[in-house]
Amino acid sequence: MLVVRSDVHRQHHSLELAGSELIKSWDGPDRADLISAALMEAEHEFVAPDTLDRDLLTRVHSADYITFLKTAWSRWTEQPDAGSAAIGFTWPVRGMNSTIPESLIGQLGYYSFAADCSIVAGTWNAASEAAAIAQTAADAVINSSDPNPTAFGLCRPPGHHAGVDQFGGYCYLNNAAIAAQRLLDKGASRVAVLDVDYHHGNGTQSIFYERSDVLFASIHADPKVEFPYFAGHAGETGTGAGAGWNLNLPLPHGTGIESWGAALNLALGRIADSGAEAIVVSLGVDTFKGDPISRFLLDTSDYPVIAARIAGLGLPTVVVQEGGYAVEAIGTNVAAFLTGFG
Ligand code: OKP
Ligand code: ZN
Repeated sequence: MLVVRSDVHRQHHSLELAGSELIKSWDGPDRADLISAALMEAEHEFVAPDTLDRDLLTRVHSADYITFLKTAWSRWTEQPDAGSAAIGFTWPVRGMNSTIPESLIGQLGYYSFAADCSIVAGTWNAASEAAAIAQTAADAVINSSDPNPTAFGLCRPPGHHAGVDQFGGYCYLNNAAIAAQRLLDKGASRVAVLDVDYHHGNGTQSIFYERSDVLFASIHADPKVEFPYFAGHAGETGTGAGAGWNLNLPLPHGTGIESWGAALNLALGRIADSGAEAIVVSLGVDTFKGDPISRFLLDTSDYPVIAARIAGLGLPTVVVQEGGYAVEAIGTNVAAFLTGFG
């Protein structure tokens, strides 16, 4: 499979609030480097990303949010006690006024939804490179002469929690949404995004929630007991023109391949019926039984089987990397998934 990758992600390693401490994020540079190493061993074909198309980016994210992300770090360093990460602590929640504040600290709250995510010196470079990787993977599929084209965007940081103007859950720019929008802009009349990360892709859901040109289908840990807590319930099915175009399949902690696979069947059935002309897969391998921050029980040998069932749709497919924190197995698991595409 064609793999789009870059080293720029190494510039980003943010801090996250864990218990009562700020720790180095579970989304560390080793994740993407170990995936690259495993894919190189498997002799995939590698390309570097093209320049990110600013118009494409603003079709997914708001211009004010993009400016905020680009400039947040340098604004943060102007304060005396800046330290190594810019992190918010006040959010516009129920009953408050959500006018955009002027101060950077206020804006950090306005433009985020979780304290597991902060901005460091290299965040913009890495996030915009990951978006360029997703764009390039979509272009490779669009321009391919193969009847069943596939491409893998090795994105880091991940993207599926990022909304139109919100970062959180280790995500800043929504790589999957950028790939989907690119496929639409280059001619697909409808695209499906299948999110198989352990966590609900609340950002992708929110970006397309009122649209019928993107079907969003997600299999994830039940938000009653898991991050992102405030989205991902089965009753969230879309609104307005998007009514019926959002499918959430929440599953309990401890879910293994049997019930996970049954949920996949439901999602694939809905996608097959949707008239989607291409698919974007948000691939998280944090469904792995050895994942340190997740509680599903999939095994390495399940990933090729899952991928082969997705490939069975016979649609042009862009796979983008989302989560997966069992670093000792992350390369093996992603490589195993990609073998399912043959
Ligand atoms: C990103 B992706 C707080 C833990 C919060 C958030 C998980 C984000 C996962 N210390 N964990 O969906 O894999
Ligand atoms: Zn995840």
